[in-house]
Amino acid sequence: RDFTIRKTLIGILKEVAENLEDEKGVPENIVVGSHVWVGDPEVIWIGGQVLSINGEDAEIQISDERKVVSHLSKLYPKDIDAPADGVDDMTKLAYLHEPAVLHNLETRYAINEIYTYTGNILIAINPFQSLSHLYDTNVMQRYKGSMIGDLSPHVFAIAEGAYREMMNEVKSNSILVSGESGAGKTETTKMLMQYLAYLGGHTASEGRTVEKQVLESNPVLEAFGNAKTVRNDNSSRFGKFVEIQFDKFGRISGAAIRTYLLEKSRVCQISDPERNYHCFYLLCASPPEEKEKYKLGDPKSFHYLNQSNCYELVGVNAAQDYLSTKRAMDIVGISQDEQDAIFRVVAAILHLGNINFSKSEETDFAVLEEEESKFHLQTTAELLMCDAHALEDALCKHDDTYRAVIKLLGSFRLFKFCINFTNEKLQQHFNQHVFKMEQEEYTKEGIDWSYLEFVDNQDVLDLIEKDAQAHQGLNSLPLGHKLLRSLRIKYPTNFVFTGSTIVSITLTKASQQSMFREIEGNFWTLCFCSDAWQLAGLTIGGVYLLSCVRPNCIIDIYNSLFQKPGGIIALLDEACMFPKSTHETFSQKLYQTFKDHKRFIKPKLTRSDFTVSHYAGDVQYQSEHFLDKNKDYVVPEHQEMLSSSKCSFVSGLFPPLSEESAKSSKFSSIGSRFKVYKIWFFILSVSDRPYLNPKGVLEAVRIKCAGFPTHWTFHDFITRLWILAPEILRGNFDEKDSCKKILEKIGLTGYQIGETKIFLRAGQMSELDARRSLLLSSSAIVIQKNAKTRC
Ligand code: AOV
Repeated sequence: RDFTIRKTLIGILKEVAENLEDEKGVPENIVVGSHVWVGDPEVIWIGGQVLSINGEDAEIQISDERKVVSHLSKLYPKDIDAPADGVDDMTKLAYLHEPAVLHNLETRYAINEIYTYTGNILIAINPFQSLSHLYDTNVMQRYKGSMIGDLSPHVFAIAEGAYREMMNEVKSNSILVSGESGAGKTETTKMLMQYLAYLGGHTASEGRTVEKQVLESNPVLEAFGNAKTVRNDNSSRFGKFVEIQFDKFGRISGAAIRTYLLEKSRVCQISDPERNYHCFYLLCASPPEEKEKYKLGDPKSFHYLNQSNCYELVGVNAAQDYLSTKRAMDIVGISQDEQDAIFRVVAAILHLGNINFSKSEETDFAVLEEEESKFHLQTTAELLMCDAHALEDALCKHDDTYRAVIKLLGSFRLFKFCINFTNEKLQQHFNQHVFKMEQEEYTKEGIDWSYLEFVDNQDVLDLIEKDAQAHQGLNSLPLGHKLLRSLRIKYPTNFVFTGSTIVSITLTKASQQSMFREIEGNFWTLCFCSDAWQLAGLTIGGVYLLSCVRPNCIIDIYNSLFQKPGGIIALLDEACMFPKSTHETFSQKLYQTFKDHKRFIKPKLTRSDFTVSHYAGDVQYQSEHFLDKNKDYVVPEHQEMLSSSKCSFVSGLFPPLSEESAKSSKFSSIGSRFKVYKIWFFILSVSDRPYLNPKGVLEAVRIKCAGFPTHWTFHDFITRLWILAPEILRGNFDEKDSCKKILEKIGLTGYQIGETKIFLRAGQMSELDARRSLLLSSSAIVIQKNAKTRC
């Protein structure tokens, strides 16, 4: 119906270029009578019609009563023939620009269509209401065996596509789920896991099957790693990497869930109306005998919980959740003893938070403030099974740094800067993946692809991480610090961002092992630093992207994330090593170093702030907060004291940093710590909101549509579409010619034929499919008729 009016290749490219690349230019295609989108303070974009043009200004009729005047360059053409209920694939839009994309998403959302494709990327909008009919077994059944695009856009279609591709190509596959906080990543991941468990599940579901364990790991992780934030009552404060292994029959044979990047600061600091991690409230609501054992009571009596007035969550029963968390821990395979040890540490943290110190008159050290503090100290020591005097000593000597103990339980530094950095990283990865790889493929296939350049943000990345230099000063630090320092300098460990998830599905144990062997070195590092997996931080306003990437890409991301640190980060680390550094000296150094960098700006009227021109816009940073946050590290006394705990679980969390381990290679010592974080992922993670980046969606759409988003091998193309030109079956054509025949018969233009594949423009596949469906349904009717006549 609408292919006749759809723009040709040139048309689309021109519009993309005009509307996205050259936003400041004056569009030539807007004349009196044109239907346009114009910016609106209330609804962001509003449609209207151009009444008159005066120089570079246009008068636009918005409604009967309302007219506005706008500069021509701020207008976008509006497609009045667009289907009333939107299009299910953004690549079918006649115009590709922000208002069109947003309008399409909005139109679909209004009719509860929360999923929309952009090629093989799924964009989902959080419905904020239960749409259980979308995810039941019947729906799973329908998607089973379908191809992306066969049925309406759905998260199951993505999982199905990834799974089928893995089976067909005998290669591991991954799905990346990304988006801003509260966008629905966690929920989506659960659905992906549910669907993969459905596909690869075993029929006899007695006992603890792998798929059950996989699914039950979610409540466990959420109890320890999720908390209420302003944006999301159940916000994951960590990132996770879910790996599901399949055997050659496509059945689930194993699984691993790795977590990283826990927001540590939340444990000791929360603000109204947020909450601490769910586990603290659950434990305070445990049955009386357990509360007694852990010496817990009303959450209001604990400093780490009563900094906020929010204790309860709407629709959540903490007592019930405690029991179901324990049940889930059983299923996952955490023994009763381990569970007890975990909850003892959770309780110990609460008690630790109630110990107050004051400065001693005689010495420089702090002393315990009152009786109550003594009680909490005693309890903490009992729960952690360590010596109360040693604990008191360690805490008093490092006045206030006792908080570091808690921080140690989680991960390392808090560094708000870094969410943006990670987003840059992901944007780069995303661009690279979607665009550069396409380019490579075109080149390989001999396809002509002279079109848009994409925005490359390598320069921002360089500004932040480039130029690692040999750092001096390591020798003067105690051994433990030295090790930590050198690792931190080597790897940019100081990132903070919100949770995000990668679901990886792996075909065989062997291929999984080889994948991890390749990335092992980095993998340890990222567990240690617990930051790298936040690579899924591409944020886009209110929505998120879901796309299939291959393990290779993941390895690339790893590599790019762990290339030498440098730039701002290296300078920061350097500054932190010199006790005399202040944020002013640090800033001066930055100004000096980056004075000619086009992504670095020294704002006027400030002596220590600096601005980075990120992909999504300029962000001003206050260097004041950088130094302190970069400095907190584990005090060796605390480390030693806790590593002597009689509880093997607790001591296991704090392996002694002996000469030996410092001497051994960094990966082995990090490897031993990996165990620590594997358990402790629960507690801590990330803070702060990522920056919004509505451009992310547009960029994805643009990149996808600018080229030839659909690639089909000749063989697959014929298998799917021979029905459009059945005569090819009778003739003596090779595959390439058969494809040509099909395309010529349908009369498509703008596609290209490569060495082994057909390259189609955005939307062309759906055209072909529509023709095919028409033919199939009419031939189905004929067959039915025949069958009837025969009866
Ligand atoms: P996030 O993972 O992206 O945020 P969640 O997956 O926790 O976001 O989603 C936030 C809330 O939105 C959930 O608790 C649900 O109430 C609702 N929601 C999301 N997706 C759906 C859906 N498909 N159907 C129904 N409700 C949904 V964060 O973890 O904060 O980055 O760190």
